[in-house]
Amino acid sequence: MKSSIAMSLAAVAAIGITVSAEVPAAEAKGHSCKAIAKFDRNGDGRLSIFEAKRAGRATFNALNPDGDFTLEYAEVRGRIGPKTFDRYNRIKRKGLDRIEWTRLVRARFHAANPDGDRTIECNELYTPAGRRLMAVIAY
Ligand SMILES: [Ca+2]
Ligand SMILES: [Ca+2]
Ligand SMILES: [Ca+2]
Repeated sequence: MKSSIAMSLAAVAAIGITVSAEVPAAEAKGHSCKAIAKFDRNGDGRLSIFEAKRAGRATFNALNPDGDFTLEYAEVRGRIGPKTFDRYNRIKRKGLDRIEWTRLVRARFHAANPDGDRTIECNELYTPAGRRLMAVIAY
């Protein structure tokens, strides 16, 4: 009984931590789904492609305060490397537009979902591919 109370207190404490693109090591160990909860519109504890794309759009807007239609390389602030930026940036005169950014989110979603179901589960988020997905959807 005592241990179950302690466990739920720990869970409550874990919920208080702010989500960032970097997943804290302690959280990864416990596989808390707090990081997913932030984007989990339907509350099933999993991240669907729709939820990921929505989060990706919000991140795009947050990274693009000048309100133009593209993210320049400086605006992505190290979330993606120069090669990735270049690969998804089809029209080279400008930065990444919303469609290109969403294409990147989708590719990273699938890369982070090796079991091939329709959703990212907690354990999939705490992998290198899951962290790369977080880098483009978490803000
Ligand atoms: Ca969900
Ligand atoms: Ca911009
Ligand atoms: Ca999955």
